[in-house]
Amino acid sequence: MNTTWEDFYAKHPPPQDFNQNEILLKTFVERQLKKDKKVVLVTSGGTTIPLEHNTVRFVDNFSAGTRGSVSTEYFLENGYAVIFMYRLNSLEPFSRHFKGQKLLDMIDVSEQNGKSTITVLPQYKEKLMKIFCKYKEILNQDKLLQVTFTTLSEYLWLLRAACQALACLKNKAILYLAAASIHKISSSGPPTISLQLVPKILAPLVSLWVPQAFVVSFKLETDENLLISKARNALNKYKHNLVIANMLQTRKQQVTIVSQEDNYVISLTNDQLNKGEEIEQSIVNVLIDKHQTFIQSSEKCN
Ligand code: PAZ
Repeated sequence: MNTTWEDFYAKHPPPQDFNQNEILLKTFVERQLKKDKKVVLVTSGGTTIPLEHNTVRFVDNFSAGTRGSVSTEYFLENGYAVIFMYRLNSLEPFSRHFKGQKLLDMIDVSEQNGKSTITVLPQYKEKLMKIFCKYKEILNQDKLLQVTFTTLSEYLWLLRAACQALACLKNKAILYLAAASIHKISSSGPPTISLQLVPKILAPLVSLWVPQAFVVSFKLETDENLLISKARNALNKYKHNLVIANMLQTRKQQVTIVSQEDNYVISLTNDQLNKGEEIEQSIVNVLIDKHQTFIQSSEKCN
């Protein structure tokens, strides 16, 4: 059964911390507007759907938040301010480099004259220093706002609030919708779980909430034969700017950027992957070029 977006907001109350987040979003965007900054909203990680009111069980999805957190660092590197809207406990920019025990393995404690000193092991100093300095600089420049969600409902409430805050930036805003929402579950045999389809939120987002922004959605598929046609259908239906199409298994190595004009494949060789290169760097470079062209052409029209 389809739910309209209006029904969705009418039936699901806003999350508890919604008002605070709304203020954070609004004031962050106002500060960027004063500085004439371009701002990108990056959504990242997966959403959950509770199966009962007092939630013990829920349906989740696989997304680790790699795409969103890595892309955020590259957008920041290119001068954009970022609203990073992410699933609680999924990967975050900068700290993603120290996932699990990595940070603990980099430090050592020594004792001298009854005094303990904590130090970074020499082989990790350069890496840690580089990431730490970038992080501090971003914080000092007030270029990053992080807000969290867990459930699909929280995500949709925050997404609308972020769009409403961003609308004043007009064509200077990018929406980079990499978060994975559960679309449907069809199951045969017990236990049967039946979920309503996620409301088609791209429709009001593009036509009502941020009509002048540069909107990029993602399409995830497991069937290669359907990937591009589904991405193109989404583009034709919602009339936004780009769809980035990726396959579940190869998403870190290849994506196709689908626009009204063409399909553009970005890929990394195995060698590049093994060296630690990240496909998000190329994705972000292409988007920044396309956003610049978009700004210029929308300014010509005005
Ligand atoms: O978070 P991650 O790096 O593990 O995965 C990224 C992704 C596959 C969730 C993203 O690239 C994507 O396709 N997001 C949209 C998924 C969807 O169709 O809902």
